[in-house]
Amino acid sequence: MMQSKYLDPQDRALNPMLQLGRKLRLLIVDDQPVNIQALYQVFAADYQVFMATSGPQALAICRDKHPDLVLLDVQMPGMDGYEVCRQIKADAELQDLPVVFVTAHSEPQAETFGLEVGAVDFISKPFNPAVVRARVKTHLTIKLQGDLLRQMVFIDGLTGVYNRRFFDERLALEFQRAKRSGTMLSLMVADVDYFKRFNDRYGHLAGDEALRTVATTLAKQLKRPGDMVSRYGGEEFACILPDTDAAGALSLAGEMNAAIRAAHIIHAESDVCDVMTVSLGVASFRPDATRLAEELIVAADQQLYLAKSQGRGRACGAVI
Ligand code: GH3
Ligand code: MG
Repeated sequence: MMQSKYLDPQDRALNPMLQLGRKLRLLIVDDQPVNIQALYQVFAADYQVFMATSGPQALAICRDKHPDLVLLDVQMPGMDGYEVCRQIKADAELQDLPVVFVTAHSEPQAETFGLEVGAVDFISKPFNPAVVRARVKTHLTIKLQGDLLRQMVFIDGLTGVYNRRFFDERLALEFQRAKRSGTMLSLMVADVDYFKRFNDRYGHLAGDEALRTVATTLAKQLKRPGDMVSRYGGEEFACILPDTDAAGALSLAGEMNAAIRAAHIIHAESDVCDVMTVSLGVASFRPDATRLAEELIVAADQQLYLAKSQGRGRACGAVI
């Protein structure tokens, strides 16, 4: 089991996916406001409810508000519910979002079709509030269990931040996203200075505890929801910073450097100073068809080694 004591579910910076303490979010989609109103009455007390009156609006809210479940009308002018569901299921970031159709159609073909395009359930109008409430609860339970499993696969057991596997997936995703939007993508790597000596002096358990402090300290410096920190290797951490130029990334690296020093983990064997420090390497580029995400990793590593060779406890950066 995941070591929950290392995770703070309220801390979005530490782990934006873990928000277990919050109210669950429902999106109700229907072109008739009176129908939305009826469902709203059923759920308003227990959930945070979003509403949309068209397919495109529903998709925009899904991307923006990250609902946990969608109650979707089938018949709507323009984009119908089947198409909305299809687009949700075709979107890598939305595909785990459960869709429940709520419709006046009760023919088996309509229901089968709804399930075939990826819905988890099909509720006929007029609905019974208690039944709708119970079914939604069941689907949310399953959804949250899935979320938890997915998170565990992507979280480093020692430090509670994302692991290498998640980093690899996220970097590929952010690379594609930056390519589409034409924005800068920055990568920062942070490596603990003289960590081997720390272990030798204070013991491996103290080393583990120090790594946890370093991880949470780095995570707390992140400012934007898209930023993420992961444990890249033993005592090395990597931060993906979307839509961030070299100046912004280097300034954040400076703040991380200062924050780690301020955490004041005594390290009497360090040649930098008497507390634990990190060296940071930053690389930034504008992805295009000719570039590879790996180039960013290589460049950030080179900058890290530059920071090490210049005396450690500092950040170096480059635009490539
Ligand atoms: P430098 O300043 O050049 O980075 O030197 P360093 O000693 O930090 O780097 P080196 O690569 O020589 O040693 C890294 C050490 O980190 C060795 C390894 O035992 C330790 N380490 C890696 N993972 C863990 C871990 O999970 N827990 C603990 N306690 N130590 C770890
Ligand atoms: Mg090191």
